[in-house]
Amino acid sequence: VEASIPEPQRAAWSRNQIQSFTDKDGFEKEVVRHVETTLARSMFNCDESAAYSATSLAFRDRLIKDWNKTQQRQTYRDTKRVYYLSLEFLMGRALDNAMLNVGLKDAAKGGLADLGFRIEDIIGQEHDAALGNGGLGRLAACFLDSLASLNYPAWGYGLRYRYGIFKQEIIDGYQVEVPDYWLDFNPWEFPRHDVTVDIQFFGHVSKTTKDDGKTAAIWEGGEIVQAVAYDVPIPGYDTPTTNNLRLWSSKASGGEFDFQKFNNGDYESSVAEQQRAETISAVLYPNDNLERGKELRLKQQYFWVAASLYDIVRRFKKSKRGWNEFADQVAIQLNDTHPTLAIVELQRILLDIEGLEWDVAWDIVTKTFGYTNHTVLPEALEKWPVGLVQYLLPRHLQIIYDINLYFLQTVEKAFPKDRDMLTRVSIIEESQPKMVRMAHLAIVGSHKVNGVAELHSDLIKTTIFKDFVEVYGPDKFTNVTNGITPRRWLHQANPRLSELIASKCGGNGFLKDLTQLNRLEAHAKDAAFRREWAEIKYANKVRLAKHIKNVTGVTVNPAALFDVQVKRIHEYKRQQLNIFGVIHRYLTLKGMSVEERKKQLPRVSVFGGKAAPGYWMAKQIIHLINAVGSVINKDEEIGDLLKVIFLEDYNVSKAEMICPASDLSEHISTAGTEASGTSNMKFVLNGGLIIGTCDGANIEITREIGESNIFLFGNLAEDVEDLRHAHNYGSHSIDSDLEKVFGTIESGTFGTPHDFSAMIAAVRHHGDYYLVSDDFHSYMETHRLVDESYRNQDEWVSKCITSVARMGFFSSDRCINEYADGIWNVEPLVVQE
Ligand code: GPQ
Repeated sequence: VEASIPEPQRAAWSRNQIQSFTDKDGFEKEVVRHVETTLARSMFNCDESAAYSATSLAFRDRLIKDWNKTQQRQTYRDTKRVYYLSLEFLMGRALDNAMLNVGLKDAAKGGLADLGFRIEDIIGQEHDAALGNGGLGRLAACFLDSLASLNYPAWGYGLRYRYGIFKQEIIDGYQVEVPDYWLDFNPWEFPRHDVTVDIQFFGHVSKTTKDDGKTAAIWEGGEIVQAVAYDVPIPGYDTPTTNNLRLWSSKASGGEFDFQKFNNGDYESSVAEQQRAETISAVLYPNDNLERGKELRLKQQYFWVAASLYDIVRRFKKSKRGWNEFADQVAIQLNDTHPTLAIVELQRILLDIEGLEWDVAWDIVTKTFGYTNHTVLPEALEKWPVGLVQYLLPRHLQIIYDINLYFLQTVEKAFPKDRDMLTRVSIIEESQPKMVRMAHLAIVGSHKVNGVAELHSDLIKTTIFKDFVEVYGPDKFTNVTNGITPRRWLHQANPRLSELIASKCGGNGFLKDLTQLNRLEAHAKDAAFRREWAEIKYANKVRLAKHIKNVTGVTVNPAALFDVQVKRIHEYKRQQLNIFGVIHRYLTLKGMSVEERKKQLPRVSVFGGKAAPGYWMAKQIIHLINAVGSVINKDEEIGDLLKVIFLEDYNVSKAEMICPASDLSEHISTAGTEASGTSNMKFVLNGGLIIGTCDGANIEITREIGESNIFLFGNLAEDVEDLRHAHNYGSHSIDSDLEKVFGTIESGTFGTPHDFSAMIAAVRHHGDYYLVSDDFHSYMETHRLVDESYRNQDEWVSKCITSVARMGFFSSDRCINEYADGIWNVEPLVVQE
C-alpha cells in the first residue's frame, strides 16, 4: 500500500498537514476542539479531568509529527541504532515533561488559565505510568530522556503491564497493596494492531536434514501467544528528536475467540484461553533486588525478548544488508539479566532460521549485546531451573547447553585441570535441581559488562564475577556511573530553582550540558543569592508540609530540618537504622529539661517507600515507622521538635515534590550493598545535603562536591566481611545506645513489642548481617554534626549551592554518551531543520 502512493503526492500531503499550535491562542483552539470532538463533551461541563485529556491530546498531536519525522529520518539515514531492553520503565507523568521538552508550557499555562484552570491542577490529574519497581526502572526512563535529548537513534523495548507497581495504602500502620489499573485513559500510547508477533512456547525439537546435507533443528508444536505493539513517544528536550518506546501486550493468537470451540459450544474454554494469554503481560512483579523464579515471570521474559528481537531483525532486514553488518547496525543493551534470553534467541534466529554457521552467528551475537549489572546481592541474581527452561523453551535450552559447551572448552584450554574453575563459571549450576545462571549467560554472550558506579563495578570484578575477569581479562568489564535527567529532576520538579540557576548560568544551557552548573560556584558566597536560594527551598518545604497535612493530618513546621528517606523498603537500605535513630533522638529529647529542649533544632523525619508484598521484614519496618510516628506526633512535650511522617504510595510524581523539599536525605545502605543509588543525585541537585555511607555513587558524589559538603559515616565496604564474620564467630556486643532503643520498643512504648521482636532479633541474635549496630554510633554522631551545621544557615546554604554547582557529572546525558562511546559505538543523528 505504502509503495503505491506516488512520491509527489506524498510530499504534497506532508506539506499540507495541519500546522501544530505555537502559542496560547492556538493551544486553546486545540483544547476546545479536542473537548468538543475527540471527547464529545461541551465546554460547559469541561472539568479538570477533561481539561487534562484535551491538553494531553493537543500536545500529543504535536509530538506525533516530530515522532513520525524522527522515524523517517532514522530509517532514511539508516545509521546504527540502540535498543534498550528493560522489563521496567518507571516513567511517571508524561504531560508536564512533554510541555517542557516541546517548550510550550507557558502557552499551555496561559491557555488553561483563560479556560479557568490552574496548570498544576491539570498536571495533577495524570496517573503515573508506574511500570517499574524503583531505581532500575527509573534509570531506564532517564536513559530514554537522554537518548532522545542527545538525538541518538534509539528504541526502548518493554512490556505493557496492565497493572504497574501496586498502589500502597497504609491502614492501621500496615502496608496494604491495591492493584494499579492505569490504562483507563492513556493518551500517551498508540496501539499498533498491525505490528504483531507470534510467540511460541512449549512444544518439542526435531532434527531435519537440509539440502546441503547438514542437520538443522526445528522447534514445533506447543502454543502461540500474540504480541501486540503499543508505542509511546519519547520527546527529547529542545530538539525535534522524538524516539519510540515500544511496549508489548499479550493476547491469544486466534483473535478474539477460538471459533471452533465457540461453535462446538465450548464458549467458556475459548474465553479462558484468551484470558490465559493475556495473563502474560498482566502484572509487573513487585520485587526490587529479589528474584523469585516464577514460571510466569520466565514467560514474560521470553515473550518480550522474542517479540523485540523479531522486530529488530525485521527492521535490519529492510536495509538489505548482509548479516556481517548486523552488529554495525544494531546495539542491544540488557538492563540487568531479565532480557538475557535475547542472546539465545538471536543465536537461534541466526542458526535455525537464517541458516548461519554457529561460529559466524555467535560472533554476531556477542558483538551485539552489552550487559549492565545492577546488584551484587546474591538473592537478586537470576537462576532458572533447567527443567522449567526445557519445558517452556526446549530449543533454547539446547542452545544454552551448546553455548556453555563451547565456552567451557575455551576455559578448559586456558585453565587446564582446573575443575573448580569450570564448575564456578559454568552457565549451568550443578545443583539439585540444576539451574541456568542468567548472569553467566549474559557475560558470555556480551562484549561488555558494566556496573553502575565505581565501587560497584570494582566489586563485581573482585567478587561475583571474579573468575570471569580471569577468563576474559579485565577489559570486558567496565564502569558507567549512573546519572539522572536534569530535565525532569530539576527543571520540571523544581521550576523556581531551575530559573534561579538559569539566571546565573547564562540561560537554560545547563539543562543540556549540566557541567555548566559550575558557573554557580562563584555565587555561593553572595548573601543576596543565598537568600533567594533559601527562600525557594522554604517554599518547596511549605508545599510538602501542605501535602503532609492533607494526607496524614499531621502539622509540620516548614522551618524544621526536613530529613528524608524515600526509596524501596529493604533491610540493606537500612530504614531500620533510621527509625532506631529517630527513637534515640526522641529519648534524648524526652530526657532533657524544658530549657534544654528549647535550644534544640526542630526536625521532621519523612519516610516513604513500598515493601515487596512477600517481604515480611520490610513490612515490619513500615509498621514500626508508623507506630513510632503515631506516638511521637502526639507527644505535646515534644511538639515541633520531632515529627515522624510515613508518606504512603511513594512514586515518581511524589518524588518530584519531595526531592525539592528536603534539607537532608538519607542514603545509608550497608557499605557495598547499594550498587549506585540515583535518588542521592536527585536530592543534591535540588539543593539538599546527604547523610550517607561510603557506598554506591555516594563515593563519587563526595569526590565531586567535596568531603565538607556531605555527612559520611559508618564502616567501609572492605571491612564488612570481617565484621560479619566476627558477629557470627566472635563476640557481638550491641551498641549501648541502640540497646536503649530496643529497651524502649520492648517496653511497649510503640505498641505490642512482639510486633517488632524479629527486627530486634535480627540485630541481636541473628548476626546483624546489615551492620546496624556497628554503624549506629557513628550514625548518631553524624546526625549531631548535621544539627550543628544546620544552625549556621549561611554556611549550610553555601554548602548546598556549592554542591549543586559541582553536580554536573551526574547527568544521565554524560552517562548515555559513555555507553554510546564505550559500549554501543553509536553516534547521534544530527537533525537539520
Ligand atoms: N536496582 Cl538488581 C533496582 O532498582 N532493582 C533491582 O532489581 C536491582 C537493582 C537498583 C539498585 O539497587 C540501585 O543501587 C541502582 O542505582 C539502580 O538499580 C540503577 O542502577
